[in-house]
Amino acid sequence: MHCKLIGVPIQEGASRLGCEMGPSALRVAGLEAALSELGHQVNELGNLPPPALQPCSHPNAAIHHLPEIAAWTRLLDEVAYRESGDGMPIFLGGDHALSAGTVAGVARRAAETGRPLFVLWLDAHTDLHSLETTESGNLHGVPVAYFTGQAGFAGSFPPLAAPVDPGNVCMIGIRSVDPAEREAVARTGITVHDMRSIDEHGVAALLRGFLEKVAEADGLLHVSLDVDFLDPAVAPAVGTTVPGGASFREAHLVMEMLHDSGLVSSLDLVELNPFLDERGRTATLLVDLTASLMGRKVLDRPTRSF
Ligand code: B3U
Ligand code: MN
Ligand code: MN
Repeated sequence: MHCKLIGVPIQEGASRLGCEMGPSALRVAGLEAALSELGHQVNELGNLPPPALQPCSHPNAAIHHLPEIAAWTRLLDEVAYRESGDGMPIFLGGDHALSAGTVAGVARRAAETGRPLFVLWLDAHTDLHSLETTESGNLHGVPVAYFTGQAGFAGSFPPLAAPVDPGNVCMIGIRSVDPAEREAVARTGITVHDMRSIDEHGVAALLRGFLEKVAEADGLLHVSLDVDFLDPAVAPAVGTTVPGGASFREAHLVMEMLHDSGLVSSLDLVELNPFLDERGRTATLLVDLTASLMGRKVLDRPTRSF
């Protein structure tokens, strides 16, 4: 596989500063070497420069940094479109607002190839607010509403060429949902597996069901991994810790199954805040999880065995 590492030092979408250092921490933790050791060709594309801002505003006075996030979305849509299709772009965040642009861009590319895009959202949160409903005003809480084509982004965010069908989005790990997001889940029909589902059925059964759907549709799969998908006990370096997250073993199992499926075509690693880390352990875990996703295994197994 040809992996392209793309640093996205964006932190204006989160409530706490520090995600800007995420790409550096992932590099220091050895991401490139981990992928090369697995036999992948790795292109290190460096960090994207912060984009030029265009003035924009919104009646919701709670919103923070709208011009910055709109500009990053515009840039990332272009970069994700350009770098997808012939290799696997890996976006090193940066806060989760970056996925508005990365998913928009890979969706535009997928639409051209005629294959449907699916999105696996690994997160404690649904990030399904619109610009109207966000109360915190932190725009890392809105990317899913944007890339699935929900109303209210026109005039601030760039127009969306290829909205992702909400029926193609699956969320796993969810345990913090605001009332407006609960309503949006019901309205859009996005599949949401909360922690209770994981406890009742096991993460493997939930993921297998989704992967079968992607495989049947001959789809492309974008994976968006928010650090807070993980339990804060194993991954403390995130601004919005929520107790009761995925364990070390559940997270590796998800990544191993994703590898064996052969379906993943792009990846976001987001919300890593190195300022909050403990001796780099969260950055190291993210590198190890990425290695599992890209083929590191304890013992050899046949692929396509999800
Ligand atoms: N839903 C809340 C909390 C939140 C969303 N994403 C993160 N936190 N990381 C909000 O602010 O929109
Ligand atoms: Mn998130
Ligand atoms: Mn989250």
